[in-house]
This record gives sequence, C-alpha cells and structure tokens, in this order.
Amino acid sequence: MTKEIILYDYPRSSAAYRVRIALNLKGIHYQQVHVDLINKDHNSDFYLATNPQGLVPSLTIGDQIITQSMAIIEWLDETYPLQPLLPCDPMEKAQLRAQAYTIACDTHPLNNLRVLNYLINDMGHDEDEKMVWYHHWIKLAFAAIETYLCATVQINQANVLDVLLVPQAFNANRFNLDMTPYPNINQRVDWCNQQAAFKQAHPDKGLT
Ligand SMILES: N[C@@H](CCC(=O)N[C@@H](CS)C(=O)NCC(=O)O)C(=O)O
Repeated sequence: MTKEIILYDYPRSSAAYRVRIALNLKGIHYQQVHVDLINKDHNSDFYLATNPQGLVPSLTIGDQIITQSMAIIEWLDETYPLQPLLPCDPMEKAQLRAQAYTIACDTHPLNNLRVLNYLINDMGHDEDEKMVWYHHWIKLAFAAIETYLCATVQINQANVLDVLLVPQAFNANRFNLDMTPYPNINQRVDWCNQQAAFKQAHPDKGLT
C-alpha cells in the first residue's frame, strides 16, 4: 500500500519551498499541513511532537518523519530516482552538493526568522541593521555561486542547486537585494521559474 506523504509547510518558508520544488520535480503526490510561522504554530505542542526543533519543513511518510530540508531532498532523490537531482559520479555529486550547501549551511541559517528576531528583540538592532546583516550573508553566497555557474555548462534539467537557489533568490528579491551583479544566477533562476514544478511550488500559490 502506498504510504501517505505529508509536508508540514508554510508558503514563505524557503526551506519548505525547496521541498515543494523537489516533490513536484519528482511528480510525487503529497498532502500539506499549514504551519503558520507568523502565528507561531511551529512552537505549538502539536508541531513540536513532529519536529522537536520547531522548524519548517517536516515530511511524514506513513508513520516515519524526516526533518531538515536537505535530508528530505536527499531521501527523495534516493527513493525516487527518476528526474535525479544529483549526478551519479561521486566527484560531480560532491561539487554540486558543495554549491547547494553554500546556501543550506552557510547562508540560510544566518538569515532565518529566529535569527532575525534575535537580532532585533535580544541584541537591540534596528530594521536597517537587520537588512545589512541579511544582505551581507546572501552576497557572500551569491558571489561564490555566480562564479560556479559562470564556469559550468548549464543544462535544461533541474538539479539540487536549482532547488535551493530559486527560494534563496526569491528571498533576496523580497528583501530588495540588488541582483544585477549575478547575471548567471538570474538566468538560471529565470529558466527554473518557467518550469511547472517551480511555478507550482511558488509561495504566491499558497497551500494547494
Ligand atoms: N536547516 C533547516 C532550516 C529550517 C528553517 O529554518 N525553517 C524556517 C523557515 S524557512 C523556520 O521554521 N523558521 C522558524 C523560526 O525561525 O522561528 C532546514 O533546512 O530544514
């Protein structure tokens, strides 16, 4: 019997946005449960029983739970090998993962909601300083990824870097980062955003 797949989701969560893209690229049918970050649903006892970290997303497969978007995406790629998000060759795989982890490990954790709230509520910074912080970390990542994309032949098949880059670029635009220094990123993101799997995952779609 096919196990039900449920994504604990919030439209503007970029980590959940990644997982929606990956699920759509794989053509996987899934249900969504809305975890409203503004209403602090992620801190509720109900949600903490699913994800003790209180972060979105989580994915349940029958009675199994996976948290952390990268763990979910890599599980999806191993379990549903059609439309692979990572190459088979170990070196190519490591190099592509390195780009994806630039966002997942070195950028997003510095800019997520609880960090931004901490800067304002606990450290006494104002909104302008928060924005300087936010842009600083994205610029470092985008400069490195721009160099990678410039040196790499881009093919018309989405990969794990696209899955992370599109939500990160969405956030960058939402927070008014000047994207003109990144023509290769812009080109790649534009291509992705024309694909059905990316369109369907867009935050403006809300929960479907
Ligand atoms: N490393 C985690 C990060 C998850 C994460 O930070 N999610 C954000 C939304 S994008 C969240 O739940 N934030 C709630 C908060 O910061 O309080 C992952 O990739 O799943």
